[in-house]
Amino acid sequence: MIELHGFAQSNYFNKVKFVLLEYGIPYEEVPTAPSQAEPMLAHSPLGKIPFIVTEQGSLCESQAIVEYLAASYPEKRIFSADPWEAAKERELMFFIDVHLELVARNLYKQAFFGGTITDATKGRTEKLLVRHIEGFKRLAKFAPFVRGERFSVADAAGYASLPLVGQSTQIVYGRDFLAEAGIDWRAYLQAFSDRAAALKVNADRKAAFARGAIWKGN
Ligand SMILES: N[C@@H](CCC(=O)N[C@@H](CS)C(=O)NCC(=O)O)C(=O)O
Repeated sequence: MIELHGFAQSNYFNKVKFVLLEYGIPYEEVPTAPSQAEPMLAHSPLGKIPFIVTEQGSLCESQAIVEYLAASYPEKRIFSADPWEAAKERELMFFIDVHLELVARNLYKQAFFGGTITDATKGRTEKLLVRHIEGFKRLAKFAPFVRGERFSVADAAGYASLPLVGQSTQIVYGRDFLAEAGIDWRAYLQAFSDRAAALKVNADRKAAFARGAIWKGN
């Protein structure tokens, strides 16, 4: 069975977990914190989570994992069958992960981990994030899901990461950049209120925070 390594506070762990649950793929969770120690680096070369362990070996990077799952379980239709639609889902996932979350990640040290970021980082991040959110708005539909009326795999990324973009900007700048741009991510989350996979991801995330973090950022 696929082992999913990581922890429930992590958005990228939750993106993969959401996909596994949503599409009914059996897996086992193995609580694992990021680490620069050798055993971990053999699984995930940058010491990051999530990674999966399969009979063939280890695989990291959440999008590579989702792609592996989609190719291994074609009957689950993780991406849309239509090539154009599937490509648009991948485009949205790339925007959410790389152009939004990865930029907002520069804020997490101050927003979530009790540290301080420099004014230069704040300024650079604001400039990039505002531009990237404007671009994302041209793509995302929020009707109510990111690609339209129908849930798609892109929503696994949206559900896991958009709240962090809103929350971190609110904490660091006193302005939620997503809300400011007209993206009501809290209303978006409501679209998942009857989705078992989302409910489980969120319940496990909350329980993990209540237990205390196994990783305190870097
Ligand atoms: N691009 C990676 C990002 C994974 C990532 O940043 N994971 C964080 C936890 S949410 C981590 O392991 N951070 C530890 C580190 O950067 O050393 C993915 O999509 O899986």
